[in-house]
Amino acid sequence: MNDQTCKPNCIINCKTDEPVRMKLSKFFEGFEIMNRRPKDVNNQPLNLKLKDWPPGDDFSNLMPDHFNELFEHMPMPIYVRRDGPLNLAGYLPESFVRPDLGPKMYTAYGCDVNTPDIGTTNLHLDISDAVNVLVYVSVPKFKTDLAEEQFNYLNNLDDIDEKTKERIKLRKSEIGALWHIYEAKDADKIRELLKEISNENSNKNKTKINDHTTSGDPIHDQTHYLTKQLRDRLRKRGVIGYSIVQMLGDAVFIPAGAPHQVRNIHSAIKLACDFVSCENVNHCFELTAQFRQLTNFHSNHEDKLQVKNIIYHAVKDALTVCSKENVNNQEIATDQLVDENLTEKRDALKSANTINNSPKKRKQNETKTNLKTNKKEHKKLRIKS
Ligand SMILES: O=C(O)CCC(=O)C(=O)O
Ligand SMILES: [Fe+2]
Repeated sequence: MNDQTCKPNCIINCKTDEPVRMKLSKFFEGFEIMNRRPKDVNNQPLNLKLKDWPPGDDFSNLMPDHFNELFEHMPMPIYVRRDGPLNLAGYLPESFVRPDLGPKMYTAYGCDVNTPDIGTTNLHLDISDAVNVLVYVSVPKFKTDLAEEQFNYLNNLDDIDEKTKERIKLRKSEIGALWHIYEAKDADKIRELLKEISNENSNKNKTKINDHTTSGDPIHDQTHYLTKQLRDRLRKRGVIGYSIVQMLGDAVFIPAGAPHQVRNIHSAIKLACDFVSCENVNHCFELTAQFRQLTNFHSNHEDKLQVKNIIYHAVKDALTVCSKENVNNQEIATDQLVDENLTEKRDALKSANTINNSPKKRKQNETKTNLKTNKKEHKKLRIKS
């Protein structure tokens, strides 16, 4: 990657959500070494992220070897691969403008333990399912032991389970990010609380002023990071999320429509791929309708996924397979019927031979058996037509 590959607005200050103009090489110096980070007005190192990379171009064209290697090691390939049989997005014919399913790279500095109310990516939801893999972690060089400080910060959170705490204790330098994921069905209750909060204190930190790129929906606008205090308030209302600590090599699955937020612990690079599962396609469908209501300038307004086309072509493909299968099954059934008929005929002939072996009776018996079996055959074959 060189400095030209970065668009002007691709480096973002996580605290203010504002773009920061700087060279990509400078961003990466600060990624590894704390005192190379640019400072804010209070002389504190900025918390930065690289947004939406690669911009525009397809990852598979830009880095084909990395792309192939990633997919070779991806869990649940039947869901997440572009050609996975359970990834409905793969059924869209090539004549369509295919949605960009990634991979997308999320590269960001770790958050300061002294600013627990700030995340790397605020609470939001995505229209499709996604898998996010942590491929690189770096504990930046600093005067204090950042690995120990970050471990203590996580160890003191009571919404992280004991098993996770045991796990992270053993690999402190490989901790990438803290995720909070909520179920799609709880999105409205979360919205309710966030609107209450905005009314209560007009949210000093990160609420964007209402302009044409915002919708007034606190989840779609990505204006909030749920602090420990807010997560507790949600829990009291019966909304319980999943706290996940993502370590080097871990893959996190995020269902379509599930509100989620991310706080990087150390500097980290994640790769995320989108997919459309049968299990969650209903959420993709409902969200497309919701997103259509957002203003024309909102980043989520456009129907990039084309979920209706995806459903149409996936169902069409399934019906073609089913009807072929049906024909095959009926052919098999007919073959079995022929076998059955032969046995039946043979048994009938045998008994005719033994009970009444005269040529006339034998002929009569054979004719009867033929009529019987032909009737049966006719019945089964009619289903086929
Ligand atoms: O890692 C991040 O900062 C955000 C990741 C995310 O939201 C996603 O993969 O859907
Ligand atoms: Fe996301």
